[in-house]
Amino acid sequence: MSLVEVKVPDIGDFDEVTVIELLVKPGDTVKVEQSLITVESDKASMEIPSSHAGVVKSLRVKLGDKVAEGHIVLELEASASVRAEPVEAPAAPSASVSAPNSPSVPVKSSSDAIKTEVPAAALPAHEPSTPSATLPHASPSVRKFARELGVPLGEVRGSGLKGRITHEDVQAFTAAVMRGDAKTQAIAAKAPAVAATSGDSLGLLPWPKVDFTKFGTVERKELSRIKKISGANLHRNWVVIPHVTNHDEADITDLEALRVQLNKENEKSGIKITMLAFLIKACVAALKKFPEFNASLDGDTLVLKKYFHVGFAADTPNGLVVPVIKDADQKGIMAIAKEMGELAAKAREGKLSPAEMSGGCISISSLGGIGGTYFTPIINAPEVAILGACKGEIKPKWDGSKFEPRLMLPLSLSWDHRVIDGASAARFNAYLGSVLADFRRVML
Ligand code: CAO
Repeated sequence: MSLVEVKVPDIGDFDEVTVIELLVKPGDTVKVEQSLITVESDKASMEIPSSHAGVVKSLRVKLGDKVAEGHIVLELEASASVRAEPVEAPAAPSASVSAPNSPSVPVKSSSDAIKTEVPAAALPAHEPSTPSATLPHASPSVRKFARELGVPLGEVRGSGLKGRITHEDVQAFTAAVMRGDAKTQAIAAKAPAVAATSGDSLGLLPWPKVDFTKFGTVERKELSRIKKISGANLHRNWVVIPHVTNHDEADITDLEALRVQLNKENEKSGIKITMLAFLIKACVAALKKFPEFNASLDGDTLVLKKYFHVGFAADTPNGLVVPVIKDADQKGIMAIAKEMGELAAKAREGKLSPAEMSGGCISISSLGGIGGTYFTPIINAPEVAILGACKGEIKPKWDGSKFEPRLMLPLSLSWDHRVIDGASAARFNAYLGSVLADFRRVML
């Protein structure tokens, strides 16, 4: 028995790679060539094998460490002979990388007759630059483990770094299938963003790793809690929902005149009526006329709602939140404007309760106070549509005999194509436009 330091072998063209997976722990017995850690560069990931057989005494790396050739991976109490365990030669060794810090290890040749000596080498774990749309992100040992259990890796959600599938994910999947509970698997796997689908995984390339300091001065700032939460939700919604966005414009010339007038009359009330209050009310009218917009998908079932709660995106110093005006159908413009003001103030102070941000039927994202023409808002799941509004602008409109200056409001409606089709969306927008052009229609 002797204490051996297992080091990172020659890893080809890479100066430094990041440790993304620890495959053994102190006390584990390892064989020669058994994978110890997975490392990743910006181009590929690979497993570092053991040069000796023995018992792991201590790990000398942790997740996220940057390592290079010669870096000590772990200390091993080596068995009597490093030739203790003949192992299969890797099917596709990475460009014959040699390992000067590792002794040669015996391997079985394919014929199993002649024994040859080859150096221990870093095994390619996953070549992200391979143009494969279906390759799940997992190391060879995880793939082997999944193969042994008959687990389709494409169905497993990865909880590792960058969505990598780990041994634990495969185990969680197996346990969930044994329980007949696919949903539990999805939760157990704790995937960061994308909901479980029955199809293949996205097989995306890893996020580019760039040392920005090479190009200039930078500052690192952690995302706010709200940004982390909303980011994960937005990502899931954007990836899972087949979005389409219809753009239209509404003639709000008369409505704007009414809004200005109402604000003048109610100056002392302290309540400011903006176009958003009218948009909320107009949306309620459109939801009543087109009930499939006031719905959510539950598997293959559409849940049609008989209530009218409308969310509005509010920009806060910490990120985006969506407070909800409940029962907007039962409230007048003044009441809606007042509640909106209160909820927006609470949002900015970070004091909104979860109840005040839940139960929405449709959301409105208004950038009218800022500017822009059109954009493509992301649906706030489990809602099936979101209305974006931009800044109203005076445009020349042909009235049949001459051009008239009219105040036009740009509308962008994103909708879930699994529930809604293009013609319905165009009708929804056109109806919304007609209500905003003549607000008496809300009463119809
Ligand atoms: N066209 C022209 N002017 C508009 C307008 C429109 N469509 N909508 C609002 N305005 C005007 C208002 O009348 C107001 O004018 P005054 O200052 O002269 O009174 C000004 O723009 C500012 O309005 P506001 O933004 O304070 O009020 P609001 O009711 O329109 O919006 C709120 C409230 C909370 C939604 C808004 O402050 C906000 O946070 N908007 C950003 C939403 C967002 O980030 N969406 C993106 C989500 S996707 O990432």
